[in-house]
Amino acid sequence: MNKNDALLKDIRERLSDFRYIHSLAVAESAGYLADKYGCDKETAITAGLAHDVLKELSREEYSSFFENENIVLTDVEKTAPKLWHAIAGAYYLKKEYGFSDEIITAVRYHTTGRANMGLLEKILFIADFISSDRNYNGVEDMRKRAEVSLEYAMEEGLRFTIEDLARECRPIHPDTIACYNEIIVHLSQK
Ligand code: DGI
Ligand code: FE
Ligand code: FE
Repeated sequence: MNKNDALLKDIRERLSDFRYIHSLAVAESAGYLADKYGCDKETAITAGLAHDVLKELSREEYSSFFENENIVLTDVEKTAPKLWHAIAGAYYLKKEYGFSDEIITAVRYHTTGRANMGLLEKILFIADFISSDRNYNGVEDMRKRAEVSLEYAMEEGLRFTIEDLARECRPIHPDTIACYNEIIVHLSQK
């Protein structure tokens, strides 16, 4: 079995129908953005398929995963269960599949973003927002922005996430803030 076949079987077994379909849709969007912005398409598709592989672990499973792998979370990360799947997923994919650091990093930061993101990281970050299964208010604007530039779409995605989190009194990861600041500075210099 090649790596993508094994990965497909893995996500099919680990994820609900809803999230499996989401993963296929993100892979498709990542492939599209890769063509558009000059990234390797196969790599982007693999990252899309893999990005939420551990999204459906239980709290107990995450706890034992982090303990077994000696992963120490920051206080913000401990307080934000939504961030756990990206951290655990990146470790899991390195260990089980030996994917390239490029793919592992893209998965690791697909939820928070971070400063100095590479092309594949940005593509996965945006593919997750614009995939065909998404239907939140504003998704059409995000899709239009993704046609203009990855950074222009990221500005909107990050603002959306930060506003949402602040409204609900949830912590905002420092990587998310760093990513937002960098994108705003970058766009203001254009
Ligand atoms: O896994 P998906 O649902 O496809 O998407 P995702 O990995 O981007 O996760 C989105 C969720 O993660 C969303 O509910 C907001 C949350 N999130 C994103 N950035 C941060 C965050 N939560 C906290 N507490 N802090 C963040 O910086
Ligand atoms: Fe995710
Ligand atoms: Fe996702």
